[in-house]
Amino acid sequence: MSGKLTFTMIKPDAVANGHTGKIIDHIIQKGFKIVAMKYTKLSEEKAGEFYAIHRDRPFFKDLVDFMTSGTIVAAILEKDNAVADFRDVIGATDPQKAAPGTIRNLYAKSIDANAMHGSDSDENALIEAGFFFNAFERF
Ligand code: 3AN
Repeated sequence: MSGKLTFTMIKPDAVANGHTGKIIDHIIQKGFKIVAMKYTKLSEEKAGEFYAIHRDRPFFKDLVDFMTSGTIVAAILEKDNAVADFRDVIGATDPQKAAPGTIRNLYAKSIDANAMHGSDSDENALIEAGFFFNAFERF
């Protein structure tokens, strides 16, 4: 059965470009409840850990540099079928391929600076949420 929680980050490009408010409104309008949210900044170590699965990919260093380049907004979202529904709301990794009306279609400029992160599984949603929030902060 699919879970009710997913984890997201509004990435440095979208925060720096002033899209935070519109993106939060978009998420709420799509039926997600914000369970926890904070402005924060990733350290190089934390970003490397977060994206450890991509450690051997050619874009890893650029990804870590980009994700540590500015403020992000980290959040836990709640909705039935949260992980899959939220990935539909974000759109494809490459904004050129993201469907019209998706967050990446509206606010992202490139595959590396692509505005938003969304967990890819229920298991990862809980692991990723744990990077930023403890149980007390969540509820
Ligand atoms: P998604 O964020 O859509 O789940 P992942 O998990 O495959 O995509 O990739 C994580 C992040 O790594 C992406 N959001 C993007 O910033 C970066 N990334 C993925 N693929 C590429 C690529 N081919 N070139 C540059 N950056 C990439």
